[in-house]
Amino acid sequence: MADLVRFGVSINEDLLNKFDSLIVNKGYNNRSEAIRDLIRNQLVEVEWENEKEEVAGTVTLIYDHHVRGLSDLLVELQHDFYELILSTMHMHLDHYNCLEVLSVKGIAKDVRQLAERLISVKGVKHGRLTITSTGKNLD
Ligand code: NI
Repeated sequence: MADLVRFGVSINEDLLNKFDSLIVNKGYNNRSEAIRDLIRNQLVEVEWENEKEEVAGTVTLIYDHHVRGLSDLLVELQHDFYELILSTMHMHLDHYNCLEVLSVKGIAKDVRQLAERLISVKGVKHGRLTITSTGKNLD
């Protein structure tokens, strides 16, 4: 881990007050960790914009397994992209609805394509790609 550096920031008082109440509500104990997290979020966004960067994330899907052929199609797609999928977790939410979470890792462009293919399948009620980092480039 690199050395810690302190730096000063000039900021409008109203804006700082808003920031302080925001981070208290989010559970931060001090500004430093909140600011570090803001910076990390921006760095992760940039990793995902760089299509050649290796990234990690999760794909969350909600679907009704009674829809004819849907479960088979989702499994088939996941086999097509098996190299990107680290694990899957399937939960039966009720009699009809399933919640599936896939943990994914790979080149940003490929991971995004996998997520879009799964989320756009007819019968998937809701889907979301959560983008995060492999952690290699973050301190
Ligand atoms: Ni299920």
